Amino acid sequence: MRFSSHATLGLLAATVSNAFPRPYDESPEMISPSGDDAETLAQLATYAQDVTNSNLPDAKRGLKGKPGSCNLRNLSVRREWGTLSKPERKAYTNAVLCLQNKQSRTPSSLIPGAKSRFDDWVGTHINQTTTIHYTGTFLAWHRYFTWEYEQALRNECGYNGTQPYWDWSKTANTSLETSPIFDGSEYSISGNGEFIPDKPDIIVGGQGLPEFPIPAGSGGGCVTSGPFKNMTLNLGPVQLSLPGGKTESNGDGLGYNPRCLKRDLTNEVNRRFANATSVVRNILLPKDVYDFQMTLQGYPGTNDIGVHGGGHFTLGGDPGRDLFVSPGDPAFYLHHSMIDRVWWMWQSLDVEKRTSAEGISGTGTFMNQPPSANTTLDTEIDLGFAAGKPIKMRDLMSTTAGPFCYTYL
Ligand SMILES: [Cu+2]
Repeated sequence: MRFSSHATLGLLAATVSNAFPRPYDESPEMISPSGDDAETLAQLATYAQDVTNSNLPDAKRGLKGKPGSCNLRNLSVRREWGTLSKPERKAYTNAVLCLQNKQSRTPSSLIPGAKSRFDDWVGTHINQTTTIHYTGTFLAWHRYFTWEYEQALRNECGYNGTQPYWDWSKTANTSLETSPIFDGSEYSISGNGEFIPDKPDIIVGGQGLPEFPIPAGSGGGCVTSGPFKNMTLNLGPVQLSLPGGKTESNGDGLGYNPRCLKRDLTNEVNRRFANATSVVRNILLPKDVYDFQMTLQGYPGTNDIGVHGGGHFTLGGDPGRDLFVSPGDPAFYLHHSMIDRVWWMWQSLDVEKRTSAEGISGTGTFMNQPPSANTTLDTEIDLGFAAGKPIKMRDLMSTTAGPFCYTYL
């Protein structure tokens, strides 16, 4: 799907806003960080852990569970970056560097620019972008994507840990540059990009969404510190938002286009869209998955990009502001692990319903443009040459009941 001009975008945006109404009427400007919400968020996490544990077979009296099934002894635990020890953080970034140094499995006839195993994930995401965002598969697709990436780090690069997550509500309080994730030390996921002064606003939206400005950040150039300071980004851009409302693309983004990783860490975006209050509201207010995932991605026409867009635009830079190429920043997987954690917390409030067919809403195309069939439990997800077999939605709905066996601390 290609949108050639702003006029087309505007038209589509108007259609889309009418077709996807927001069920309640409050603007994101009313959301402000508060200490109580941080406390509520911690309680929601504890609740989700309790629910997850109590649903494991060995926690239920009289049930042993099938051999090899998920139980309290083999349950893996994903943790917040700042709670990992320094050696654990280093082991994680070393494994990512290892993936970046391994040969790609994608045939060059399919994605000529994919050079490394790391690129296999980026290329798969580029290829499927318009069928995995604002679709019925959005949450499950990214759950599988992040899980297979974690498996590759473990199975192909000797990593013994789990996929860490970035709790945006913490960095909204502390600032990004001083956080263990982005402080630029060798134990971070690398820091900010080089400072570029006087940057005009970023215009978010596009791809059928209404457009509005958000501020640029405190970096903007190449990442110069931490484990990924010498990283080469091979694929993209496809639809990269630049300060001043311009966008940049290199055709379909699948060609070889080596360049530095850029970041433009933006505390203002973090604080506005992904603070403790926004996370808590995203978990407590939506009563169905339609509202949950639309709140997460931002209802079109509300000037709210949700915690999902909030995280992406907090990173900024290239590929941080490119919907298609965003997995090219290693921080993507910490962000999407947190998205998955928010989904897991929301699901824990009504497990039966929210891991069943009732927990799916949407079709197979971006905002149902062009119209396509509803996503069901039988819809298949295929990560191409990144990893894994095609898998059905029904196996992706729970972090413990299907092939997965993990929880979040
Ligand atoms: Cu995505």
